[in-house]
Amino acid sequence: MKKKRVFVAGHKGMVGSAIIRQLSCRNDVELIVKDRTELDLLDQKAVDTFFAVHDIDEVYLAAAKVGGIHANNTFPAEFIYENLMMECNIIHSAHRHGVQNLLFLGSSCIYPKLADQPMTETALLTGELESTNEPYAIAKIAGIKLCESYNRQYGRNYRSVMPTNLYGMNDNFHPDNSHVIPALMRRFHEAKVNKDSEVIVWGTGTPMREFLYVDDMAAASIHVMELSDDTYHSCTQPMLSHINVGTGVDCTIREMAETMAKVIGFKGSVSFDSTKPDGTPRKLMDVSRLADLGWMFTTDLEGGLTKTYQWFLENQNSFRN
Ligand code: GFB
Repeated sequence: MKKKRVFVAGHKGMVGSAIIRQLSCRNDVELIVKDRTELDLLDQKAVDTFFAVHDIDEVYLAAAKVGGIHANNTFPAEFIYENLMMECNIIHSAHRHGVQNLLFLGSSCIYPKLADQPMTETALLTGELESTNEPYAIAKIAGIKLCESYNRQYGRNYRSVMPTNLYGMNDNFHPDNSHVIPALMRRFHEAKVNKDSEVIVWGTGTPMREFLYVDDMAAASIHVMELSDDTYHSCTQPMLSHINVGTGVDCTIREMAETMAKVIGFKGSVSFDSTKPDGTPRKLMDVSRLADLGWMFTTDLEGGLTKTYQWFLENQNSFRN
């Protein structure tokens, strides 16, 4: 049997590495990966040459410049520029060299800041975006529209999945630039080790977030990529081709911090620094379209935090900052 040649862009990142873990068990897949020193995804010519010489059947576009609320707010230029460039380079060159199947990974921040909850796929472009991550969101919306445009004009099969807030092994645990789960995991762990009596959590603790464990995201991505055309199109429309991925369950940042303290074994108090931004008040995904397509998450928050903390303990000495 001829194996399909699958390129995972961003294979060292949290989601890309999870996709690799799952696809590497398959005997019908030949994985193709390139690290940053071998292929700069911001370099249009290099990306085009890569697609010209490799006979790729499928692309998972999991490469992205990502970060939490502070990083998005501090480095808006890099967030919009790098994401737009990677998407344009990969999607256009994939098309130029005949790649028929591609899955683009976006983000729930594509939806308006005050979208009705839970947010359906149809909420896209119906209102103003959250200001702390607008440049990143615009780049991700452009990615969806690139896929839709190549499908409409050239009959490509470029699909998009919009994950809710993700976490898990291989996340970025930087104290300031990371997302809330890795940031708090590190802070609670260090407080436990140092026997501190208090941990400070940014914002008011009242925003609500939905969290999905990265192995579930990888499984959902592969599921959507491998749906037959008929099944996929039964739940999407030509001009609305993205699919939400999440649990459909959310909690406040305060509740998540309490679960984190329990998983880590931190016995002190938790306080809130309301001088730090809260971001979007709530962004709960409507995941009924994905459920209709036959997929549901399996890892709940406490279980996912426990697995992630185990990985953190085994790998914290290799963190660069
Ligand atoms: O994870 P986070 O940065 O992502 O923040 P967003 C979520 C919530 O946790 C916000 C609060 O209300 C933060 O104020 N929070 C509390 C903290 N303590 C901390 C902390 O120590 N670090 C961080 N980072 N947050 C991101 C977007 O927004 O969501 C990205 O900026 C992306 O573009 C991502 O879409 C999924 O959910 O606010």
